[in-house]
Amino acid sequence: MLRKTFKLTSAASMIILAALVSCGSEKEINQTAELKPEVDSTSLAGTLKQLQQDDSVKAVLPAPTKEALMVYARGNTLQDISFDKDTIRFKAGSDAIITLVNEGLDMPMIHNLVITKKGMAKAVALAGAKIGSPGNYIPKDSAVIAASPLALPGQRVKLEFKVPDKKGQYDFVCTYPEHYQKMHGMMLVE
Ligand SMILES: [Cu+2]
Repeated sequence: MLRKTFKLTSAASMIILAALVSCGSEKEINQTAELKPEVDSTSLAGTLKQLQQDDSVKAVLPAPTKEALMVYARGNTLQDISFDKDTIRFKAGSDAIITLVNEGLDMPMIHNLVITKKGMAKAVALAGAKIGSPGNYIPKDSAVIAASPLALPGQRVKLEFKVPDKKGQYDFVCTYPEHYQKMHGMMLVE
């Protein structure tokens, strides 16, 4: 009886010992892996750059700083409406956000802000007026670079867009019918 107990104890000790040894070796392996990460930092930087350029993963990466600008749409009659800025400036290729604040009080003080190729503001505005409200007064035209939603009186809307890589002059305009004459300006890409 005594001998059997001893045998059991001995067997239990062996199991405990084996467990300890295996724990110890696992820990060593983990430590080795931590101490010697087999990652090439050069290729890691390359991979990160690739990921940043990949639209599908951009959403999960920290957003790069954006160039933000406020534009106010002023006035409450067709005669005195205007944007508060004649010229807006952005860095070529940057990500930009324009907040359009409609300070108008009554209909039809409905505005938008559409960025077009240079010299195309009037043509885009006239085409937009024909499109009408179902298309938000924005024509499907290659001259349109970016377009905000419509801002009703008192509303503010955001236009997020990628500034063209090509430096130079562009136009911006409100394409709500009859507004382009008073509501237009220049976007300088520098
Ligand atoms: Cu307008």
